[in-house]
Amino acid sequence: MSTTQFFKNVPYVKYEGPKTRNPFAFRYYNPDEIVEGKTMKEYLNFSLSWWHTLCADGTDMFGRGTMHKDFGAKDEMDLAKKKVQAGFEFMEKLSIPYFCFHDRDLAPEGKTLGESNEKLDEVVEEILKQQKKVDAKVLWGTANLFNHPRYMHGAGTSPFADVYAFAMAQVKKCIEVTIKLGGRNYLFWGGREGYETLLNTDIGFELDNMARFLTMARDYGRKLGLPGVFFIEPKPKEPTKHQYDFDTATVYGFLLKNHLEKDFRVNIEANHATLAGHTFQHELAVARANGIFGSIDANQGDLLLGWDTDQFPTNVYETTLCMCEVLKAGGFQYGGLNFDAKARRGSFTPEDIALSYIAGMDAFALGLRKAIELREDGVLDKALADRYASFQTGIGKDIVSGKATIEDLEKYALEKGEVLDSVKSGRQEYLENEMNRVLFS
Ligand code: XLS
Ligand code: CA
Ligand code: CA
Repeated sequence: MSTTQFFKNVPYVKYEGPKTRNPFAFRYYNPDEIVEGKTMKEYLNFSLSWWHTLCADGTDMFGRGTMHKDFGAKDEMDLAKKKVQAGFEFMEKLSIPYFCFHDRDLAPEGKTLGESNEKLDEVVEEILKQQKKVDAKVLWGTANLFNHPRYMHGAGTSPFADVYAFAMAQVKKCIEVTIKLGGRNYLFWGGREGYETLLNTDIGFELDNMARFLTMARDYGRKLGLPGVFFIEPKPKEPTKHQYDFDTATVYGFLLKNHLEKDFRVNIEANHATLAGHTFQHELAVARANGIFGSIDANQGDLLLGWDTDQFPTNVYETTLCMCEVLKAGGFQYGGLNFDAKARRGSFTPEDIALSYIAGMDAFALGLRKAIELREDGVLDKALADRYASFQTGIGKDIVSGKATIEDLEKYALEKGEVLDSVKSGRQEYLENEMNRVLFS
């Protein structure tokens, strides 16, 4: 059990059921309840994001921080260790079984790479100590290859070989640390892997270099025995004008071209999907259809804003559609639901952080319950099966099996003369109404 009290007004949060008015209770997330053959805790694999939860203090482009996250520390390294203690206290109080981190969230950067590695090692020891007391593991680790000025033109796609080498060395260390902390997976989010202008950019060369970068990392991770997979997190833009990992379909093409599809999956973030002009559900469906669904950065954006707001997810319609996809994918094989989300700048108290997590966890737990209800109800699955039924028999079956040739199809179509009679309604509004029936009855 954790001994610190950084979140002293946050009690141990328990499941009290949908009717409770206790704000520090779960209404839908019941960690020990069995769903789909697992406890809810194991099914949802909730994860805390180190950066938003323990580092971000509300600073934005127009104003300074609003939240106190110094945890009473006396210097930088003390702060890094206090964050570990606070993080473990928080995860224990909310029954969050995983966390995700960037190397530089855990420990500050030193003057040299060697010094940075030493600082990181010191904090890793503190995490290992806490892990003996509190059951919290790493869902994925990642190297921050976007904050330092050396990465202004990219890391794995930097036009400067020295920067590329430095970034690879940073990733090597971060893979080691992730594995040392019992981490399952390793993630790449290419914040600066893209371009501002094509006038100075060789796209083909940069992408080939990125493939070499990921291949080296993959080989090293496998050599050390990384138990899970590598994730790529698509995002179309921000901070760069164009990011190479634009969306799931783009990432899939890149993985196939570079023979990386066996070791890599996508980590889909709701807010990144909408920035790419897709829905969250679209990105999940494309990943599942191509066998690369991996993990989720659970948040939501604001559709009226064109940037990545990383809000806590509370839209149950969206979480239900998401969990429908997760159910269809057979659950999480390696990943989970990582809250890449932060309380709003005006929600500045430590209690707000807990209330935000409770809201997000309940939204996904309710989404899971509703997704199971929808599947049991069967209305959507039946409509889908009916829609494609013509491929089960006759000419449709011959098309799917590969038996039908182009000549066969011509003969068939000429005999029919016209086929408009076989076209049926898509019944979109009916399906939306059925979805509401299950969600709100
Ligand atoms: C930024 C990304 C980032 C990744 C991890 O937009 O969401 O936080 O999840 O580097
Ligand atoms: Ca993210
Ligand atoms: Ca984000």
